[in-house]
Amino acid sequence: MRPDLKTLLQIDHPIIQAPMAGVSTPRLVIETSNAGALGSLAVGVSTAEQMRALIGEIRTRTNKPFCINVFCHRPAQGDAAREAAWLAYLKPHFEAFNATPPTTLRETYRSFLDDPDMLAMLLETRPHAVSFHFGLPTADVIAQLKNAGIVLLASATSPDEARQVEAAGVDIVVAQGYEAGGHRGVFDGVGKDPAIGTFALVRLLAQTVRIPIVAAGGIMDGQGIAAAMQLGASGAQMGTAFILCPESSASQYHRRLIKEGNVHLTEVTAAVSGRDARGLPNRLFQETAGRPPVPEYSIAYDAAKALHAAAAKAGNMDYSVNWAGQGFPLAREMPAADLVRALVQELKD
Ligand code: FMN
Repeated sequence: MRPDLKTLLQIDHPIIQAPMAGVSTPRLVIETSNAGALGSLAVGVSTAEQMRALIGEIRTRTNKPFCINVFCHRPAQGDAAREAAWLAYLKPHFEAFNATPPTTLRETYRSFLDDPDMLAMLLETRPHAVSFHFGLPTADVIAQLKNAGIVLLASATSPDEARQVEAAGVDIVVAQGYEAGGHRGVFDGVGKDPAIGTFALVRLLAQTVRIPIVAAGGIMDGQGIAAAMQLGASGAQMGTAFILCPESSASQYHRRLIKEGNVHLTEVTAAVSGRDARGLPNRLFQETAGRPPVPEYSIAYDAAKALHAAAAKAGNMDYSVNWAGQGFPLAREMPAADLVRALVQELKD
């Protein structure tokens, strides 16, 4: 018997609103957690001090558990020649908007592996749960978080990653299938990504680990949650399903593309951030001819964000980044609390 997910997370429903850097907000977390699911806030570009303030804001409006999500990628090393070649490749794209590319690029997302202030802030504020994406911190950091009474989750995209998650003492594994929107959190140093779909991954992990498995990727409704649970998951983590909630900070353009539904298909590219991620294709997804090697994560993102800013200033959204999972045409526009209620009802039916 695996430990019980709802007991571990102290939630009423086996549903996690996925952390989504740039899209999840304190309001989304508050409404989701108050409705009995687990709201999650991604650190993204925030500093430890900014996160302390956001956690404080959440706590003024809920006493329910919530989760804080940190990126655990290998801090970028930088490669000046590779970055220069990338900027030269993007130069005509900038010039089309009378803009010049930046002269250097920097890492946009600081890794939790290299952020002692973030660790100190988490140990002090003690959110009920913390989730790791793109790998794991050191055993010492995991021990400190566990000793502070924090429940730990980590993404895994293969049985090997899930084994590492369990061996590290993490409480819950999030099985991130290839259908998932955004980055699935593939660990560093993995060779070719086996791109395992959510259902196959849940079945594989059910054989591999004894900790609770949370299915993520392409799950948009209670029927999807029920199917994943039938296969051995203890619950589901859903991102794209929450993008249209009024409490998210998704842009109007992102919302419009999602609402246009079946007009679009999602694709996966590394050309935006330096790592594979799924979204509604922009020009960086599509223009592959003559493309040099993409700078490493998250240095490439710096260039993508600068290019989008230049284009958007000229009223052009062709470089906007709109992450979404394969199930996005099923997204519903409703407040997060109503969405949680609808998911719970569908799960019961
Ligand atoms: N996962 C993280 O662990 N941290 C993030 O910051 C993060 N950002 C995301 C941003 C967006 C817009 C989306 C759609 C997903 C993001 N993810 C992130 C992935 C989610 O954790 C989750 O795996 C995914 O949303 C599940 O697939 P679904 O979108 O089909 O529900």
